[in-house]
Amino acid sequence: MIFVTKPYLPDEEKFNHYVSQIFRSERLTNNGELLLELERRLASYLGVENILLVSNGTLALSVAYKLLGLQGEVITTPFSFVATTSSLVWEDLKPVFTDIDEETLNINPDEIERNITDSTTAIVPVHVFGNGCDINEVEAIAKEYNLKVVYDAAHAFGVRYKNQSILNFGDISILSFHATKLFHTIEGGALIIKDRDLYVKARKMIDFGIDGPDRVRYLGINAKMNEFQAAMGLCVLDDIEKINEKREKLFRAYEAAFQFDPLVKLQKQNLNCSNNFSYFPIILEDEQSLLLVREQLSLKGIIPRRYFHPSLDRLDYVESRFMPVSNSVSSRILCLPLYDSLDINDQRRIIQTVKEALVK
Ligand code: T4K
Repeated sequence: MIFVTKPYLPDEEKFNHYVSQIFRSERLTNNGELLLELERRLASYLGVENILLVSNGTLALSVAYKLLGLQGEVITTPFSFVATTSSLVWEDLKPVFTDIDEETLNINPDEIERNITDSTTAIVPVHVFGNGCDINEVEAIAKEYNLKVVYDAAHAFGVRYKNQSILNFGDISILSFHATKLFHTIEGGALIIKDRDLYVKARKMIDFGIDGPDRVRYLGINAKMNEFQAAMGLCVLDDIEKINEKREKLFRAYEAAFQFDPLVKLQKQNLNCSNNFSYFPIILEDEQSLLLVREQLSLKGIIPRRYFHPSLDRLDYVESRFMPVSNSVSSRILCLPLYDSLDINDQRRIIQTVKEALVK
């Protein structure tokens, strides 16, 4: 079977070496040596300052909202993984959707302002599939209305925006290091926090709010990354250039096959942004074409994924207006398999199957 993705597994001996180190040190979690080393190395690799590693990307979002003291309404995109919205509802915030741009698949900045009310406290855009959203516009609106900005950058590991890390924008950006991501720690995530004092506070908040042996200073939660997760991260980070190269080759081959195909549309890239080749979505003419392509692929043991379907305004636990663009894209978009070890011949088979299904 060929799935939409396959976790990168580093050299087993290297990972075991770290595991032995953990056994010898008897430090399994709570700011261990490996975690601190991974934090240092990621800060340098990504080009960011205040990076805090946590147990997953969803908790990174929750912690970000708490840290900024968000209340009331938050403007966000309906086209994302469910965690972007569910984390808001989990924190008793009201997601107010703003539809997406049909080409970039990111929140449409022209629609944001009309959704701002007296209760709005923040904007939570997503850099969907690693493609940076319109940061200039979002930040200008946030400044004018005095709103916080949390970028869900779960897909944007390593992405540069105007020659610096895309994670340096907004009050906070978050990453996901889930096994399915191009850089992973099995489960894991990170917050990149602009304000140094908030960063210092966040480090305590993810450890129950504890500040010293006899003091609980803040309302906190347990969102810490453990040493085994950090060990995986250190091993994957050693290989990141090799992973990126392979992904880029595969991405370019898909791109060459589909960019001039009249039956397929590709996500429009933000020209201010680098591409991290994290996903390869194709947008088809209608849902029927998508179902046909999916069926033909699955007959050959190829399992793509409907990222992201359904559009999040359809969630039962969210009160929302219908988002026409997001629903339309969501019904027609399919992510093709893309991971470093995808065999080039398998990729050719995928391309051929999609093309044959579309002309049927
Ligand atoms: N914000 C955004 C925009 C996100 O995309 C995500 C997560 C988050 C926030 C939250 O971050 P985390 O809390 O997850 O750190 C996956 C991931 O679980 C999720 O992390 C990710 N986004 C989302 C886009 O995709 P599923 O439901 O597609 O996962 P699953 O288990 O179906 O995996 C996909 C395929 O990968 C499988 O068909 C087979 C393969 N696979 C998967 C795993 C886990 C393997 O071969 N081995 C494995 O161990 O959600």
